[in-house]
Amino acid sequence: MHHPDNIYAQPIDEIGEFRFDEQVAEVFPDMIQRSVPGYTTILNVIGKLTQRYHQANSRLYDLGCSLGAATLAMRRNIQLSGCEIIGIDNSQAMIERCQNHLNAFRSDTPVHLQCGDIQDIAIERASIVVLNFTLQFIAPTLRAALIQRIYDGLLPGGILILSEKIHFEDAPINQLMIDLHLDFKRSNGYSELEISQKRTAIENVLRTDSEALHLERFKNAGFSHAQKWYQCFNFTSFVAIKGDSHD
Ligand code: GEK
Repeated sequence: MHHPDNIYAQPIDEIGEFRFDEQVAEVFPDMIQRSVPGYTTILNVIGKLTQRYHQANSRLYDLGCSLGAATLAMRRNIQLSGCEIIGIDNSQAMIERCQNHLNAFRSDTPVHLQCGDIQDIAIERASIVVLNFTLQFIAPTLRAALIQRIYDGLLPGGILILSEKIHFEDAPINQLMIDLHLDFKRSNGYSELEISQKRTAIENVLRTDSEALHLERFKNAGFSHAQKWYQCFNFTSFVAIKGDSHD
């Protein structure tokens, strides 16, 4: 059962900073589905990329796992032995619900959930690392270091899947993409009040980068190959591949 997201439906006197608390965790599936164009497509492709890139006896990381949607997409597509999934989120409310959600499905692949900051955890022997709309919540000055730690923790041939809201250097294009996204939210039933209150709450919490900056960061970290494989308006997903000895 999905609870409808009506968090910003009534006027709020003082809009606080957006937080991934109990209230947000409760309505999260509805919120992300109605706010992120292509969310379902991206999860499906995370599954397909898992089929192709998971390696036996490796780890798969879901960084900022929320309720475990990407963890489930990966888990359903693991065919090789000795794999384990590590899901991390620093919201206790998310991790608790995530555990319940995962328990509802049977699988032989162990999943270890951890409540903590993705910047503090060790990344080791990884075949796949997923950052599905999480890097955008990390302080911009700390992003390069995180991407570097991910690269260092990947096995040769391993991949990083990074999905992000982005901005564009060209101002009219940037505005057009923002407006098309707002139309998407309107067609999904959000009112003008909900849209503007949510924007106030999230604008200092979610800070976007440009596509060029993401690609440069991958390159600087050492990734041999990187490509944006999905875009709808200002929502994108990238795949970056750590080369093997032939690259
Ligand atoms: C999905 N990946 O459904 N450390 C750990 N977790 C964090 C941190 C941090 N420093 N900062 C934010 N988070 C999911 C969706 S939501 C995207 C990811 C969104 C967590 C935060 O608690 C939240 O659960 C998640 O990152 C971002 O595929 O709401 O736009």
